[in-house]
Amino acid sequence: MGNILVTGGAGFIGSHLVKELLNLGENVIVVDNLSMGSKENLDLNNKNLTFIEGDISNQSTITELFNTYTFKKIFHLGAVASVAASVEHPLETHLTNLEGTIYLLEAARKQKDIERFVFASSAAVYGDDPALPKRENSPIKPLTPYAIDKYASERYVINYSKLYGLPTVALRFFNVYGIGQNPSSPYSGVVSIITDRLKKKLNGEDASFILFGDGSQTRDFVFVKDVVQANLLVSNNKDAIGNVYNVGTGEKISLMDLISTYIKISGIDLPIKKEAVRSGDIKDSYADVSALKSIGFMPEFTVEEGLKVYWEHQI
Ligand code: UD2
Repeated sequence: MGNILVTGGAGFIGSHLVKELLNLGENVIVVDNLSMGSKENLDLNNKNLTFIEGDISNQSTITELFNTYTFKKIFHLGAVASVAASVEHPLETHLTNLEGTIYLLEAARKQKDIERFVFASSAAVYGDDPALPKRENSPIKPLTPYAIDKYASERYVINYSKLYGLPTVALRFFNVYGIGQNPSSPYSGVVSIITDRLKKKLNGEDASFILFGDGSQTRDFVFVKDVVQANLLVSNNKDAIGNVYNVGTGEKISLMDLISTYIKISGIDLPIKKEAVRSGDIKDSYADVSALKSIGFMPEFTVEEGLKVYWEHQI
């Protein structure tokens, strides 16, 4: 039947994708260095799942992988996913986030019969350009090593389709949230941080949420299950080949509205402490998702619905 490779498959988004692929009866090989991900995110007892602890910045790991297995599809999500870490360690980030991508592309090109190579890019490539909504052809202004490597990787990925006929697609994820997102760093996704504080309050601990700014900033928060749907869609639809797509809901919500909605859902009175706007933050962001919708994408979760599912999983 052929194998599916998921790099970063033990991470937040990757592990949701792996679970869905296993539900569909696929044979899945996960490569993850466990720097951000965890084996606990994976059903290691599933006979259709093979977990390999390895680093994509090591070319011999990739070579050995492709010498051992052949793949029909590749979902490349493995990366230094923290923007803050990329600012601290630009070179290490680059080795994983750009060179790792090229190692994979080269191996995939040599295998010849890959059906699809899907790359996880980021809305970070748009930087702080104020034009909204962000369209795939909006100005690109990557501001951090993370964003620069994501954009460079995207160009490699897409041009491997034109240069070598490798059927590639790149997805620009907006603000993904959902079960399993790690709240441990101050730069973790804000929904995971709010969830963590609500849980602490639920358990009788003294917790509050620090809001940077006045809460009027807006984002396009997309539930992780919809991101999985987008990945599967572009891996099956031939019209997606060679294209870049935004992955969001196409709706913006202010942080304050998100917090109020979440407080209502949880029924927990979380104290909010306001602090100055976080340096480097953008004010507003949301995606135009008409391109992805034109090939069949239908986000299933409004923010309220996604938060409900997320919260029910916590209690
Ligand atoms: C993403 C990146 C961030 C930076 C930024 C550039 C992630 C998780 N973050 O941030 O590193 O590259 O894009 O545009 O990829 N907030 C609070 N309190 C908290 C945490 C966050 O008020 O404890 C605010 C934050 O100031 C922002 C909003 O919540 O206005 C969303 O924050 P985020 O880090 O989840 O996402 P974003 O898009 O700002």
